[in-house]
Amino acid sequence: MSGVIDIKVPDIGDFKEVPVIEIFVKPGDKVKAEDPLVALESDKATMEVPSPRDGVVKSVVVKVGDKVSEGAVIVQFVGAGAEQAEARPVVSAPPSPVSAPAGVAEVRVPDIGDFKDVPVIEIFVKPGDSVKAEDPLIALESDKATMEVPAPLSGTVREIKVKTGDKVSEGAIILLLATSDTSAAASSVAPSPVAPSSAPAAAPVAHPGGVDEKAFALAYAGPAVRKLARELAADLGKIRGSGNHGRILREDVEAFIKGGAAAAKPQAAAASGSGVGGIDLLPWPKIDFAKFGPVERKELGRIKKISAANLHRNWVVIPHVTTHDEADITDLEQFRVKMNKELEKSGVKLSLLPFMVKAAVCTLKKFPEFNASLDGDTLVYKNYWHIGFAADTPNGLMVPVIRDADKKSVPEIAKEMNELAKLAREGKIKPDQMQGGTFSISSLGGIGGIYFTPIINAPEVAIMGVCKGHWKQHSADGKTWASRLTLPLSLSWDHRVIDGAAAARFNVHFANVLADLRRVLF
Ligand code: CAO
Repeated sequence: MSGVIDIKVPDIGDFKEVPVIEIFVKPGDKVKAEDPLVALESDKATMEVPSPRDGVVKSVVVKVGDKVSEGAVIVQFVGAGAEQAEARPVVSAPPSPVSAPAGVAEVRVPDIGDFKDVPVIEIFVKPGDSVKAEDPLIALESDKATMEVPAPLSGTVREIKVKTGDKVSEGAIILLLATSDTSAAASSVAPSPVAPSSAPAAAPVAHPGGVDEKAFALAYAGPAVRKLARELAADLGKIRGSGNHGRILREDVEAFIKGGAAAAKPQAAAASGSGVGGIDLLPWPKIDFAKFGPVERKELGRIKKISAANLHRNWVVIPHVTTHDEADITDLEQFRVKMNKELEKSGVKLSLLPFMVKAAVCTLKKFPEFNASLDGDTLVYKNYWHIGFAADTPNGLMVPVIRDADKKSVPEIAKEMNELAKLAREGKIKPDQMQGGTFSISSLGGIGGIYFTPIINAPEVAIMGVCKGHWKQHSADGKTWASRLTLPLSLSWDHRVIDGAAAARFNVHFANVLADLRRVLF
């Protein structure tokens, strides 16, 4: 093995010849799995290609402007995986008629119950492919179920030992995997043939009963659904499929998780059947709407699909709580109108939003855990204040980021916001203009509404939702009343990081700053 690993453009759907618009790495960079390598932009969407593994960049094969399709090599890694893997001892422990070279694991058919001589119906990898633990390797199909064999550990496919149509049983060698992942290898491969049950669970949602791996392997579901189930720690064996012949669909997994089953189902209920606390979840309704009237079908755009996946993950994984409050913006509104008159000739127009960005920075400085991110069990406090704002665009929701908002004036923020919102609406915004945010504001104030529950933009830990300011009678003592322009605030926060009292204080401070901007000086 040369010690050089080709990192290729993954499956990007039907897109072909997509221009590279940005390159995030250079030779010598140390990259972690999931770090972005390059950004591609088709006429419909901007896509980032994340690294499938840890490694050190040897060379960047593409340049900005190159057009690439699935399978094109974009970056070459050196060392990390390949060479170390070569140097390691054999990680395949089970006694085997096939001897594996050093650093190479034999991946075998796991325990698949009573099934024997099951045909291989699909092979998802080829020699040279880099795979991560849990990536599907092959699919087997018996007369009763489709089973997928996932990689038990990360590595590079050396050699495939089966072909489509071959009939295999437990213990049969599927492929050879060059790996450096000894910890995963130790738990994954020894002492019995590789079983999906031993793959490390990288699940963000805990499943108290643990996943029944045999049932998981036997569940009737495709690779993407299995991957989703792994990510969400959903026990496929307990999900009732609503597809043809009981095939488990993505929405079945989502409904299972949404119902809280993964987190809340007691053992007894888990044993007695699918559902939440013993109550069976209904499969997602499959309705032929055309039976009831004319319909039109339109596939979601690429950006909507991407944001849907992000929103869904964030909603499922983050324990959200939303705290509502209101700010008296009577004086701020007068000031805003006055400043707009003064700025008339400059062409800059101030809405409330840039003031809210300033109020957010001031409040985040006072409550730093709101300007942080979770990294495992560690909270990463950021000493920069990059504020994202939700922008409604014809393609869907986008969140451009105002960098270093603490260092910018209100008119500067207003100007930048207009420029970013325009780029977003025209589909010209670049990925880096939507990255690095530390806190977001979602304003529906130009439209209406009173309160809503914004979804946190991970890895941020809080988001401020704002609705339309309205006049309301206020009284400080219950005796004298005054009409005040009142701004509804809805702060969603990650309860793993933030407590309710801190959230209430955050809102009070934010509202106080908006009520009297002089507080920014304190
Ligand atoms: N209360 C009362 N009036 C408000 C207001 C509020 N909270 N916020 C804005 N307004 C007013 C503005 O002052 C402006 O009035 P004038 O035209 O009379 O000056 C008008 O409403 C329109 O404002 P705007 O929406 O153009 O500007 P903005 O700076 O408030 O917002 C942007 C910019 C890009 C955030 C906005 O256009 C947008 O896209 N909002 C939608 C965000 C969204 O979709 N959030 C939901 C995400 S969750 O799905």
